[in-house]
Amino acid sequence: SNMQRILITGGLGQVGSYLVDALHEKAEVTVLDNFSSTTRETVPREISIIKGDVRDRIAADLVKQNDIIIHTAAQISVTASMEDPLSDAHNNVFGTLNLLEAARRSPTSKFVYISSAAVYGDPLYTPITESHPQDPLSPYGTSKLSGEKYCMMYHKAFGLPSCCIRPFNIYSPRQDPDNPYSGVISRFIDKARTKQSPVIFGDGNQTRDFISVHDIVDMIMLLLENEEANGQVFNAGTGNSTTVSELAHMILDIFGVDVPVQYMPERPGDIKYSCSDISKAREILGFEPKVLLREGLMEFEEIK
Ligand code: UD2
Repeated sequence: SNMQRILITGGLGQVGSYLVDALHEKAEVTVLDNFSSTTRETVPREISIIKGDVRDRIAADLVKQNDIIIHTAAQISVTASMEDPLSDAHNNVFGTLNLLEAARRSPTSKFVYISSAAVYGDPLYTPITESHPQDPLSPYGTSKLSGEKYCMMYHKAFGLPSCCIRPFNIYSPRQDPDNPYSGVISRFIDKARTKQSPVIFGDGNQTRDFISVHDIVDMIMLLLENEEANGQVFNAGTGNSTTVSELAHMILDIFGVDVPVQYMPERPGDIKYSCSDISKAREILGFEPKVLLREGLMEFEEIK
């Protein structure tokens, strides 16, 4: 067929699975995944799903057979990266480089890389612009930054049409609350469903820029059709921040649960304030986040 062929690495993960939903009717989608994710739903059956590792030969072969590569597969845990930096780097650095090397030798029309706001480390100012210093505090932030730098270097040196996004705190109902690496939203919702108190680490005044996975998918769709985006990095956030305490109360309110909030000591290594500046994505991509936090949280009520 003359449909575009799109390879989504990590297509069973949180971002990848929503991308499959958005793209499978418009393009010929192939998923490469190592089946390590614990997301809650699977992709439609007509998709070709290949079990494999981004570092292996199969990954390079798949890159060559597709037009567009969306690389979402990664070691995603900050904690795991602290315990085993080598394994984190093998996945995030060498895996990315393996795909880039294959793309360099094939007519790839777009290579999208999912980086992370973790590349900024402890923010010196908010809202955080893309030019904010990048001093990661974890092997994970370092490996993500490294993957990004390779993508940008392949654009400069080899003309590869690559672009990167730096997501802030992504949430969706497919994030499994039982996974110890799941975000605060999944955890608070899990508590609310069982009428237990959400546990706040610290005073609850810390802020985060929570972005719905649907807005992340929207931004990636915009990247696919924008050539000016090549060789560029974009913050993927909403530009708004919410305190963890506000979040806890919003969730209790949505679920109609009347329990007190519980406080525990601050989590070591936590950053205090985080909020993205998304002017660049607005200007170049015409990106506008559409999902308000409260609306995005209502979506969790639907899948029990
Ligand atoms: C996010 C990313 C992480 C990395 C990091 C870089 C997620 C899930 N994690 O970590 O991968 O990119 O940013 O800075 O997006 N909290 C509570 N109670 C709980 C759980 C968390 O109070 O039960 C607090 C936690 O102490 C923190 C805030 O909520 O202050 C957000 O925690 P998180 O684990 O959702 O995400 P974060 O920003 O630490």
